[in-house]
Amino acid sequence: MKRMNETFGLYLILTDPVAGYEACAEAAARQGVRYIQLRMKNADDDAFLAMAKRLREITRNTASRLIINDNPRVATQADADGVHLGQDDLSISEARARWNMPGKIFGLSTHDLEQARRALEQQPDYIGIGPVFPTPTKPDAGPALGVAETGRIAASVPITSVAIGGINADNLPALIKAGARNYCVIGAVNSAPDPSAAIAHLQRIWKTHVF
Ligand code: TZP
Ligand code: MG
Repeated sequence: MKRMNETFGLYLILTDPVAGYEACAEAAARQGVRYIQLRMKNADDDAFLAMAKRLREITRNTASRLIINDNPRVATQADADGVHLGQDDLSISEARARWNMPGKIFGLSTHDLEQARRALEQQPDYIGIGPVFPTPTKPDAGPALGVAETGRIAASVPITSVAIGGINADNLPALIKAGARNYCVIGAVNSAPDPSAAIAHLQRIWKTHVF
């Protein structure tokens, strides 16, 4: 598959959204958010799969791609569009072997320039880069890279990348000006009582700063 370097702005991860998973996914799909990842760290597999299937119904025949965090089995059984893996999870090649379907998307988290370069050997469809800022959502995410280093890493890889970690409407302009094209959030949308407004606000800011 040809590896792309896409520009779409928001990549939304859903983890315990105060407005509910379905309302958030509906809002994101309605606004054409390119990626919606389901990340249910504390749920058992049955609850994870049931929600993945619900989000599959919501995103089917929309522009939104449904990505499942960490779990190729849930991704396969829900007929998701892809799976996202961390450095300590299954390798991309192992995940591709377990889910051998053309067109599926495999993403990989990276935490510095060296890791991002090495990630390319695994041929992910996109990489995450972060944490950009310290974040209460993932206190063990490692040292914050800052916007300049994040932008430098994004510019140095030829594939789609998404910056992640502590990103909100206030710091998004600096991140985009530093060269990041896409950004990922949890808290900025999941903690919002009106996720639709939060998504629209972020993407409006992104559009005015992206080149
Ligand atoms: N990986 C690196 S930072 C992070 C993950 C999953 C959490 C991002 O959440 P938030 O609330 O947008 O900082
Ligand atoms: Mg993981």
